Amino acid sequence: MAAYDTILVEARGAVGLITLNRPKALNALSDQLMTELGRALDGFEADDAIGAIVVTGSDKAFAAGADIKEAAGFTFIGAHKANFITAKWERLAACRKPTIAAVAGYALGGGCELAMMADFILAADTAQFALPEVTIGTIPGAGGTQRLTRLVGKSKAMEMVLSARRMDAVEAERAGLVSRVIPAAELVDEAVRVGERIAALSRPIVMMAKDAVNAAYETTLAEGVKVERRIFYATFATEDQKEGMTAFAEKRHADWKNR
Ligand code: DAK
Repeated sequence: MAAYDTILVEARGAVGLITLNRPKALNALSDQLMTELGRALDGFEADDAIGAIVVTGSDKAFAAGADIKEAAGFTFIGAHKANFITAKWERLAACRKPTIAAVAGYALGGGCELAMMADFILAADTAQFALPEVTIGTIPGAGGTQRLTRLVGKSKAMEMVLSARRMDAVEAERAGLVSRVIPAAELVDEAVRVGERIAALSRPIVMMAKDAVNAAYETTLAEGVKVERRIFYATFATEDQKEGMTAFAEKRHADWKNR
């Protein structure tokens, strides 16, 4: 496996586990870290042995944001010309395989934005979410104003973006930002267990299901329902649909072929 300085990468069975690892900077998302994260995601996406990907941080911080020290010197024209690393930042959102963010401690600014790019967030009871960019003279720039608003609604998103208020794990679950709250000591193991459950299913069917849910964020309800229907019909062109329904009728476990 490729060498990385700012992340740890391992396969746990069929789950790719990426741990953000800049402890001295609370996992601030430097350009190097985002580059390495992108490479690790590319690797897991290309690896047929991997069926789901978990991204996590440390007990203290999932990530305390983009690296402020690195970003301090950015200029408008420099950022505009280089498209301010945007493609690297969108890499997690662009994953075709299922992705889980396992968040403990701080998920601030870009850290919160990165977590929201995963398919879902499992939060430790220690997790704290915030978009505090206004406190350093800028606004969220990696999708935060859009994804948070879609996830928790305008009122809570506005309050968080305008006042930088932190949301704890309990509130985040209540608001729909995270799917579940888990005791911190069990977070990563539970995230990997969920990843394994997903990875044990038919890979193409799971990816189709993911595409269908994602359509809800991109289109109107009527259009989204049409997208879902087309994908639903498409499942009947797979061997795994035949196997899944036959296995149910024969009272046995399905033997997925990923075809
Ligand atoms: N960047 C760089 N270093 C950071 C950092 C960050 N975001 N957060 C913490 N650190 C560093 C601290 O500077 C300190 O380093 P040393 O001074 O020891 O060298 C070390 O981590 C430990 O931090 P503290 O001493 O501050 O630790 P505390 O426990 O006292 O406080 C804290 C923890 C998380 C409350 C505090 O560190 C903090 O407020 N951090 C900053 C949080 C923040 O404002 N985050 C938002 C940053 S803006 C985009 C992509 C991304 C973004 C925008 C656009 N595009 C693709 C277009 C994102 C922007 C942001 O995230």
